[in-house]
Amino acid sequence: EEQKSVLLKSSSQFPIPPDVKFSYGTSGFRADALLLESTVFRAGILAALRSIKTRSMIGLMMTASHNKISDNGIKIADPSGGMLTQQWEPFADALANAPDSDRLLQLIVEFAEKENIKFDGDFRPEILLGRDTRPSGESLLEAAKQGIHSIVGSVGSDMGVVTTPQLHWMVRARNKGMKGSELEYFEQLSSSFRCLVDLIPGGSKTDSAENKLIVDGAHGVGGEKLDSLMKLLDGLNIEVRNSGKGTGILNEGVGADFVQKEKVVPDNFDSNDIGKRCASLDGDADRLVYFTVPSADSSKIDLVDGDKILSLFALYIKEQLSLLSTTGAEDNSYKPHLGVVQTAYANGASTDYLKGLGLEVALTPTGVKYLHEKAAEYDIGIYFEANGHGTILFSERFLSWLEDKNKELASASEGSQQQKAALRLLAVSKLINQAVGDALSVLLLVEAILQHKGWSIQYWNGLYQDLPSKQIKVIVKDRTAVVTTNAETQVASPQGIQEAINSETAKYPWGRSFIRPSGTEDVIRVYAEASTQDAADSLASSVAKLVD
Ligand code: NG1
Ligand code: ZN
Repeated sequence: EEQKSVLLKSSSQFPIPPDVKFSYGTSGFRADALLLESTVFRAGILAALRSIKTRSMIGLMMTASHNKISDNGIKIADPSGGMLTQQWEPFADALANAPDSDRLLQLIVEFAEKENIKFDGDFRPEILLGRDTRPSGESLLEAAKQGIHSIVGSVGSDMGVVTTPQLHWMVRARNKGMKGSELEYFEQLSSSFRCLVDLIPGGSKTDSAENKLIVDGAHGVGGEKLDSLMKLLDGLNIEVRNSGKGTGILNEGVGADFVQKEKVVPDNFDSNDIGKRCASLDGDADRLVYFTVPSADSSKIDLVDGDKILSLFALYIKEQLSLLSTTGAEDNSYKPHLGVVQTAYANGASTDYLKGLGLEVALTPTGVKYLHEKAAEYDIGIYFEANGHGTILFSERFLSWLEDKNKELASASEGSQQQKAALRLLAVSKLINQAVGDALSVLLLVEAILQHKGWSIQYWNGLYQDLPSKQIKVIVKDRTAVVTTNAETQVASPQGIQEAINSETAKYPWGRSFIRPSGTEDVIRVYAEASTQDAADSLASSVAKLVD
């Protein structure tokens, strides 16, 4: 009928490029921006179908995160603000690769039937669109809108240039009946930050100019958003560099990925910054790492990575939980379950540290969707990838228990240690993005905790010493030949490789090594750690030879 002809007509304007295979990987579709029009158009269709199916608002974010400026990508946000359900990924792949309009239409009809999606017009599908600062974002936005409109009755609302976590937050907020505007996002973050600072024992200390935080914005969207956020904050002294307003190029020699992988100072940082507290956002501001410049002798930095952010958060949350459970043994029927989630890339020293705190540590395969899913199993689940992507999830059950507890304490022992702990945990749950890892909210929580504890970045970094580590990429004919198990820590096939890795690793004190096929690049990644840098390098290169 009408719907079919609309779809055929509009899709014929977006032919797929020859000889490319698209795959909805760990981070949505990602490619050179020039190849992406048809993919983005089709993602618009998919988002509209997902909106009808879930009777909720859906998000479409155009970004290639830390990748180079000529790339772009598209991710779909589900009603909760999290990533698109994994069950729909095969359909996303099939849509993106359909050779022509007829095949595309056929796929949609079949899928709609299977998923019982009805185009009866009694629900108006709505899609929130966001994009990072990449110049290709504007034309891709048009393609996405065309895709959305090709499902009759669907509307797309353009949120403009936003960070990835902002868009996810907005989708989640709107589906919960909030306004979900950018201002509301800024207000929620700044008021919960203020609340944490007000609850610091002995009162909040206004940051002195010397103690300011210097943030590398990766020449992307994050720096500008951080500037807007700071207008609503006082008691926090931040200088933003590489804000995106200057001449630098997005992610080139700057940003969280560069800093974490290369371990050298980003552009516009130098020996004048020795000892200062510095941080780097990635291009779409969903990752954050801290660092310091230790000396003028080299451009090397001391990295404070996602594992250390996780450790700081875990320590703080654990302390608040124990304050909460101290006095009054009458209400110990419910014991909140705190868990932390890491991947095999987490530094071994961080895992030992967390276990030493008595925490339960779970390991998942690489990719935020796996970590997020696992963290959601706990009352409070903290997850981070070493590269600085992560957040803290609070279960609905825990939050409603905490609200009640707080009310009860407010009438029985207003202002007690116990009640303050309840208030802090409530503030953290509002500050930290519940949809997805968010560099801006993570940054505010790190700053609040450092102020609370009166810690310098050096003291924080000294919680434990990272084991020296090394990562290598090996280009192979077929990366899918390597199949892993046990959260990617072991090779299941080809036969014999795991034994060989074991015998190499056994030669090194504190040795640990694993290989896995990348989900975003056509390579096998090799990771090794050992007691010295030379040993880690040598272990990595001997394991790399096993796959070559
Ligand atoms: P792959 O290419 O699958 O290793 C990389 C990162 C992930 C995640 C994704 C998505 C490493 C070792 N891997 O995945 O952590 O961030 O990109 O962007 O950093
Ligand atoms: Zn990112």
